[in-house]
Amino acid sequence: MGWILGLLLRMATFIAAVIWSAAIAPALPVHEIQVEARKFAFEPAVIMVTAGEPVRLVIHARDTTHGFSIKELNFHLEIPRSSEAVTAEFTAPPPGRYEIACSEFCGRGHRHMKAVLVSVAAGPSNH
Ligand SMILES: [Cu+2]
Repeated sequence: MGWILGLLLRMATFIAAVIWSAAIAPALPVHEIQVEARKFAFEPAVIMVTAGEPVRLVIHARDTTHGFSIKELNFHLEIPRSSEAVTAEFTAPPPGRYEIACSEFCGRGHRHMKAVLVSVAAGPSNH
């Protein structure tokens, strides 16, 4: 009977290790960024992220419906005018600059409603 107990114990240890590593694996905390969309700008105009980190954007349209679009990443959101913010999560892209544009016509300055997502490489100090 002892071997059954030993086997069970080993299985339990293995399962515990799997659960432990699954819980610890997403070690990078979610980088939450509040963004305000208004005629005709995004605030902040430069959104800084670290490549590979999980990012949560919480976007609020203050005056009318706007869009939040990063063409290069095929990322498009409609931000309806409302007191409710729109939340979206994604993994920060490889290092680089990605143009953000409003994708919902919002008035005369719509074409100029732009911002930029800047992704930087994770430094050794970030660990
Ligand atoms: Cu617009």
